[in-house]
Amino acid sequence: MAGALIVVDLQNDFTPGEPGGALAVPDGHAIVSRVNELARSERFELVVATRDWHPPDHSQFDEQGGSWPVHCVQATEGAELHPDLDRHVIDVILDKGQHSGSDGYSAFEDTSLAETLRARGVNSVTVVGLATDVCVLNTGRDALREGFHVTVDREGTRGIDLEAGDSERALQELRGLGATIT
Ligand code: VGL
Ligand code: ZN
Repeated sequence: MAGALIVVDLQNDFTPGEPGGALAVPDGHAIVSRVNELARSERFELVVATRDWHPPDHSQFDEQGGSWPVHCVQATEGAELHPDLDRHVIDVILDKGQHSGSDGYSAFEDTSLAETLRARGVNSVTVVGLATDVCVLNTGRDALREGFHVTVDREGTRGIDLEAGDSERALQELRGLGATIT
């Protein structure tokens, strides 16, 4: 069984720090060492890092009537991968959320990820990254729908928790759909 690691949106705008990200996930930077450990482990056929990669007027932004502050605008510092993420072990960088009018929360939405994985013979994916209750959840759902075995590594993910418990509910939903939560 060939596996891929999908590192979701481990970007400056989603991590606290100096300067703080525009949509910093509490404790988001704390996952970097776990993500690097998994990515370096040689357990995975393929390591994919996704980037939320929005045009400046994306419909997700509150100034356009969406739900979030401006974040991860294409080719800005905030949209870069976190500096401590080990680039040497990333095989593919995949940009998502590029089209205004669709959220692009999932790494499978309007991207070639499913084809890329199948072309490498991948049938199982481990999902880590940010945020548990938004893009990890949506990526996990779509991976299951596409027929992949899905594992979510708790230590490698953190959530926004706009409502207390959102991240835990996201993990339980994925478990109910057939994912393994480790
Ligand atoms: C995300 C909110 C808006 C995420 C992306 O990566 O979880 N959350 N855009
Ligand atoms: Zn976004």
